[in-house]
Amino acid sequence: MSYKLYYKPGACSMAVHVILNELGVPFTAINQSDLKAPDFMKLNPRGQVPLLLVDGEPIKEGAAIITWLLDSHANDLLPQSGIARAKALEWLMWGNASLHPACSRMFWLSRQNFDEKTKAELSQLFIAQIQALWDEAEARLAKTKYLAGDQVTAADILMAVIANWSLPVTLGANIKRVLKEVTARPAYQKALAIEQIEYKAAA
Ligand SMILES: N[C@@H](CCC(=O)N[C@@H](CS)C(=O)NCC(=O)O)C(=O)O
Repeated sequence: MSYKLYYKPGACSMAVHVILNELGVPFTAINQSDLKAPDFMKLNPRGQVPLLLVDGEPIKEGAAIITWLLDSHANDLLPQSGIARAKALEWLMWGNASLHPACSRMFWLSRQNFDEKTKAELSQLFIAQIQALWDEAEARLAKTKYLAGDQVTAADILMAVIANWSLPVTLGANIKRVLKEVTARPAYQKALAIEQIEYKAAA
């Protein structure tokens, strides 16, 4: 199979980038910082990354791409069955379907022309929602080694990517412990180097 990943440096697409590195499969990585470029919009009319071309067929939605890749190649990053798989998917979706959209509301707000008071009120509300999600992860990681349990999974990788988005939230000591470990993996380091991203969230 041939893989072509379209990414924007440091965006959620970095999780797919890390997973492809982890799997050791050949792929081409395209820096698609101009998400509204006509050629890219033809592949994804929503103008978003990640987008993975699999033998030329565009596949969208990061969590779907990650799950499918991990189901297609040998790895230890997604248990194949049972409760272990349910927990890994639960926390992958915590990142993809809860934390990511909560962060996106802040990015959306920064593009609006609301008056300062409205912006400040909405910002306070949105940050509180994001912080509550991080607090969930911290409570979980106070009890387990990784988000899904004893084993590092794709959920920890996606969490590490989102943690580096420089939003004004507090990340707990247990989250930082996992961030340090996950980002030290050669696959993560390689993606940071290619995308030219500095990792600050684990400090
Ligand atoms: N649910 C989608 C969300 C994709 C998404 O929001 N990607 C962001 C980067 S993290 C993006 O492309 N933003 C640009 C935009 O929406 O204009 C997924 O998981 O693939």
